[in-house]
Amino acid sequence: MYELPKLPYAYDALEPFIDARTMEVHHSKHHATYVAKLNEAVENNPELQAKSPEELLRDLSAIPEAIRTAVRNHGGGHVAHTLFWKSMGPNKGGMPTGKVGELIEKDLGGFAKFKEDFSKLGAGVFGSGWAWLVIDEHGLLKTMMSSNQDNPLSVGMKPIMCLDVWEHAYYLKFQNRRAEYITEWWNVVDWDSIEENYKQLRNA
Ligand code: MN3
Repeated sequence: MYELPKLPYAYDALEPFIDARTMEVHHSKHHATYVAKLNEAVENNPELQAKSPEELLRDLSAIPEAIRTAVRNHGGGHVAHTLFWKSMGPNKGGMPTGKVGELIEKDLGGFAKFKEDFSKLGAGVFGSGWAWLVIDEHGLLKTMMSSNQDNPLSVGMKPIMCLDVWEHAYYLKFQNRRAEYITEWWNVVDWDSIEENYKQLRNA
């Protein structure tokens, strides 16, 4: 059974940038529902249950057609939110240091340009989706967007940071003002955690 991961901080820890009520509903309702529906999708398939949710997304063609869309959507939702919670933390924000900071300079034109590009990607998603920072097939950092719960893992990328731009991520506090939510979100980005993700995944 796949499980809802515990948040690594309290629901109100990201105030005033991300409000406690949004965090609570987002984690305990939205994310929990993705986990429940993923479990439902694979309930008669012990072979799939033995795989990590990331493994499921890395090869969607291996998923039986009858449940492929459910795994893509709910498995995608589970994996993306797990990374999203880890991409944020209290008393964070600022600029990346370490290897990720170096690579943002080298691969993405520097932090200011990266921040602008990533924010534009998130703001530009039509409907629901995500902005991502990934390690590409050549080992370079790259920004990308995805629709709905589609995950960069399914196209051979290794995501190390993501931003949820579904309305449920910001509507209670920001209503339709997605760009404002994104501006505030940079104050909670946890570069230490993203650095850890990079180190774990670069040779994986
Ligand atoms: Mn969400």
